[in-house]
Amino acid sequence: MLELLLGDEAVAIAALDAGISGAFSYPGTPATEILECIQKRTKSEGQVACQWSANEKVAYEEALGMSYIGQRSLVSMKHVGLNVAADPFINSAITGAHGALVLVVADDPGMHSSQNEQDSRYYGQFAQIPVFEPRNQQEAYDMTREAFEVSERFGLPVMVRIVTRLAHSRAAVARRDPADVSKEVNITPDTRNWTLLPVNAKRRFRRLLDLQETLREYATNSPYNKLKLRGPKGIISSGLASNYVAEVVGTDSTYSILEIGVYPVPVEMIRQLVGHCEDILLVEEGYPFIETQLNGLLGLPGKAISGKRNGRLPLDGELAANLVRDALGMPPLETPVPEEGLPGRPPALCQGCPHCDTFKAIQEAVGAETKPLLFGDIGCYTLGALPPYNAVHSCVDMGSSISMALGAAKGGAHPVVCTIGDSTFTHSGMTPLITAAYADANMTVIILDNATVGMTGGQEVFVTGEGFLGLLKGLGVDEDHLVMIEPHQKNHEANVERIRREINHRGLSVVLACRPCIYVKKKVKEREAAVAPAAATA
Ligand SMILES: Cc1ncc(C[n+]2csc(CCOP(=O)(O)OP(=O)(O)O)c2C)c(N)n1
Ligand code: SF4
Repeated sequence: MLELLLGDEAVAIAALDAGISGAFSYPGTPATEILECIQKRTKSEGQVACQWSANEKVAYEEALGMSYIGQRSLVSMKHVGLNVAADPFINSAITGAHGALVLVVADDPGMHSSQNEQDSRYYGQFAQIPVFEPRNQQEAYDMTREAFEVSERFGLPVMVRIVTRLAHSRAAVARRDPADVSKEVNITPDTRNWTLLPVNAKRRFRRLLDLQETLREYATNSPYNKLKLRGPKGIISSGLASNYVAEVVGTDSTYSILEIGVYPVPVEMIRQLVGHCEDILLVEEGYPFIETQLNGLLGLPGKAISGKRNGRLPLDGELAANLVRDALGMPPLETPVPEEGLPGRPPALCQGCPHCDTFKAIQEAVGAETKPLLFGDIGCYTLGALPPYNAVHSCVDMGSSISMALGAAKGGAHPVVCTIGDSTFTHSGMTPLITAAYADANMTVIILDNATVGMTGGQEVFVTGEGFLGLLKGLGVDEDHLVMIEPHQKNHEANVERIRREINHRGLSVVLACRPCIYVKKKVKEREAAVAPAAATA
């Protein structure tokens, strides 16, 4: 039976069909729908552990722990999440996997909703593990199923790399019969492999190095790497980018084509294509990953290699069929152009959002005459950088507001204020706050507790309200400079006064701005209203 699925859903359902015992993630576009799909389907498709984790590192380590007890696990995240999870990820290639461990990373070329467009294939190569790169929703399903098998066959974690346009578009997908796998606890046979003391780690790293030839052979023989030797012009494409090539080239037999879907790069196939063609174009979504390996430092004598490195395709942004046409010297096809004169609509905080009241109060508390340092973080509240608030002067990575404020405070800057959302705080704001409390740094941390992860669609948070105060005290915040406010127009004057007092305090102060996100409140009400009639008849 065919199902119309998002790329994210195809991955999620493949993992369920592969017999996972758990799925682990922290929200992040474009990967969020993977865990959401598993949460929705878990009752009908068999129980699996599928609560959100505090951050991507925690998610990865939970998945690794499940693998340790011999069960299959999925961990998913957006590309920058893998920076956070990089430590366990790289080390898990050394421990290896016991039960299959599959990592799905969703890259965001074009930065639709991210602060960069890094290419996760480099992480796969860095860890020296197999990487799958599906080009459509069916392959997202098939490759994820295969990734579980490969993980157990080689005793390694395996990565599936998808991109926004695949994650967030739908196509018909055929499912296969679910795998018949045991969900019993089956402890790893040799715990020394998982205890990375140098004596063990050296042995395990040697094993990883020795496996590389076998992995290259596997990739070369995989049906997901396809070589068609025809005319004299060569094209190497990978993942989603292979669709643009197929669309542009069609059945034109002038071109010999190598489509790559599994890494390590299939060297033997590349050698055949390069032997057959003198002119080769590389078409990849993301960085010039294959192109850089093929070109090396000095290029290939006698061969014209082109792609992103020589400007035939752009180094940034997403690919498109017309870009590939241009790279092949074909005229562009007409595409519909948006009507001129449409007004621009920059993103904005929802009307009535509690963050608006917090930013207004901060603005007034710091006053027009001082030049405050306002460190911001990632979430809906980053929009406080825009007029009329102009109250966010930095946004780098999750948790950086507190650490950067701490650096500035240690350098003698004043006043130093930072804003951080509740989910961002439990993701990676707690450790810098412990450091700031220990140093009694001269800065004010304003935590925006709206009781949800607003930016990614309203997932639950671990702590809110009074419980948050307890957590902050436990992290070492002085009770005399820990205040809770309700960011609301009716409290504006009082809030300005309290924030001003804490900014003027010479030492660390923390303000918990506590009021639920109105959008999520509305969603909950709608859900309750939809459930009510059925509940009445039950
Ligand atoms: C490492 C990393 N993981 C995930 C994301 C995606 N993301 C952006 S903001 C955010 C959380 C925002 O929630 P919160 O801090 O509660 O603020 P709100 O949006 O509710 O105002 C997430 C998960 C990211 N940008 N970086
Ligand atoms: S979703 Fe919630 S937190 Fe985000 S801008 Fe809207 S009201 Fe504010």
